[in-house]
Amino acid sequence: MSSTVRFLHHPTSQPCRAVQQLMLETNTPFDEQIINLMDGENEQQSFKDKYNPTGQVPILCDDGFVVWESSAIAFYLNEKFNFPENWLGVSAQQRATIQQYCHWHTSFLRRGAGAFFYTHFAECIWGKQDYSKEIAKGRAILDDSLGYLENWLSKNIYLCGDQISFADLQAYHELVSHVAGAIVNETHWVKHPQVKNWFDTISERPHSKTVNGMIMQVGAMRLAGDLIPMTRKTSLAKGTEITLENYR
Ligand SMILES: N[C@@H](CCC(=O)N[C@@H](CS)C(=O)NCC(=O)O)C(=O)O
Repeated sequence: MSSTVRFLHHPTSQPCRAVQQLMLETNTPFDEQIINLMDGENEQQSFKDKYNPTGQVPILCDDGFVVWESSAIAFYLNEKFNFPENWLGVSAQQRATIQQYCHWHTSFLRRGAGAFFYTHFAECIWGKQDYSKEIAKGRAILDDSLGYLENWLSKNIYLCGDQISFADLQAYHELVSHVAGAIVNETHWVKHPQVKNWFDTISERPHSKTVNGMIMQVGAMRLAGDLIPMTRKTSLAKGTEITLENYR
């Protein structure tokens, strides 16, 4: 196995940014390949056959081995590069607690991404339509998820204890998109002060600024009313739709 891994990603993607920041924080040697999600490069059958049948990023390649799903990638990298213990835990209990968060994340906070996607990206793909049901669904899941985060962060400084872990990066990058697109605003922060403190603390890490650059720019463009050029015709946030019309 080579010592440098290859990372297929797109900087607007929340799970991609979580893995990218993990690699930067741990000085993992990696080459990157940006996948053009905006034009649907990931939807080509050859891409799916080669890398991931779902077509989604992030994806990690290590010689002939390919793994996808952000938390599976994180756990693989930890095994390979033996990260400092805070990132993915060392004891059975630490690992279980971080995995517990990662599983929760996929079915709760991650689903709230629909609020961002349908507010800002849907119009760039399918034009102006009524996306209010999808946005409301995403916002409801997001609000509910923020309540869980607030509760956990009132017990510990970070989501899985007193040190930052990959769980924090996953949650953080979901919220970064919501902040970039003004989905999360002052009202949310007032209601969830522990989440706000934690968010600000992670934002101060030097790698956060690097990894967030493009999504902050994209958010600012959308808030100014500019469209992001896209030729793809399918959803970028599968699993957040109300009907299956635009799914495939
Ligand atoms: N559960 C997956 C989610 C990955 C995901 O949602 N990727 C999106 C970008 S944020 C994607 O590739 N969308 C393109 C598509 O589905 O065609 C993970 O954590 O890796």
